[in-house]
Amino acid sequence: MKQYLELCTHILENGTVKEDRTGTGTISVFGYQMRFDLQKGFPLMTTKKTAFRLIATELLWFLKGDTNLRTLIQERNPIWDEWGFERWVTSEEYTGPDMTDFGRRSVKDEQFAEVYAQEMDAYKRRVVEDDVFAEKYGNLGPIYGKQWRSWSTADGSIDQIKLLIEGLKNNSDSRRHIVSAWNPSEVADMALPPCHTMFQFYVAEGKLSCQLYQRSADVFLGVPFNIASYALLVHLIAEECGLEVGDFVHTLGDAHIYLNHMEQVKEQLSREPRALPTLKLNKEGKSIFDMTFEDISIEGYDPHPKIKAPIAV
Ligand code: DHF
Ligand code: TMP
Repeated sequence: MKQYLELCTHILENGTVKEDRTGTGTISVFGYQMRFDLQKGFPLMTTKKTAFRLIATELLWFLKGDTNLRTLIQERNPIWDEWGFERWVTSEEYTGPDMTDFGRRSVKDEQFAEVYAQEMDAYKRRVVEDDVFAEKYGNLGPIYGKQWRSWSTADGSIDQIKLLIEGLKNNSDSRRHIVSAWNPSEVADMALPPCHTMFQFYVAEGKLSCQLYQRSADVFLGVPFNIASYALLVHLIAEECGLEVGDFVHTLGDAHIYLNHMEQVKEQLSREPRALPTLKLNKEGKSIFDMTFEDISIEGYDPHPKIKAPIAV
């Protein structure tokens, strides 16, 4: 994962300090590209322990067309909690303690952090137990799952992933193997407009490659997840189409390090990358839409310890 450490160094050396929507502040560059040869191992960060289970269950959730937090909560995957919670606490129905700016306040104010943790627990419990509440406040809006599997049209919907697989199987040389999550007519209804915005697949010499355009990249927290998630997607689709894996090309728009992640990034840069793990799939004729986390495993993963950092909401 030399490529990733080079990205961090590039931003620290060439970035511009820039304000951002979350009020955290970033150091940022515009436009950057990395390439991972998936034949050389599975690109899961070795310079910090990264939770592959969370990455895989999120991707399977997208692939099922699901946009409701209930499924992720039931799988003990917390990575989208804040964005569902925000919809709830900014709604007219919410009457609990003031949760304005909960992300930043919970880092600075211990007393508030306790109240926030209680409210978050109550919210998650309600999403799991109360169908009507989950429908309204567990739903993150028409994010990835919706756009990938049922992009709305005037007279129905388009399953972009199904079309992608059919195209790869029947017309592999095509230059039109594209999936877009960026739907301008629905962006306003999403809990967070898609960061991994659109991707293209490519087949040559029996190998499947993918390039992603990511409009906005939280280099310390988001990017390690995004790289592994798309690498897994390439493996899943390659298996489905009887192809070998090729390259994952990761193109970034606004690539930023949040100012409250600087120490963590420097710690990571001081560590020596280790051998990459390998991915094992147990697909056995299953469609990629029916796969579960039990069908996916990572072998030979020996990372440096986890590095904690607050996420900007
Ligand atoms: N907002 C921001 N500001 N950055 C993001 O990367 C981001 N990602 C989202 C939604 N909103 C976002 C979805 N993906 C974590 C990683 C990915 C992700 C959301 C959260 C995260 O917190 N990772 C931590 C903890 C994971 C764990 O519990 O092990 C990490 O250290 O990797
Ligand atoms: P933005 O919508 O203002 O760009 O904020 C989104 C933030 O989330 C930004 O820091 C990028 C980050 N992000 C990722 O890096 N990867 C992801 O997969 C997601 C969902 C978000």
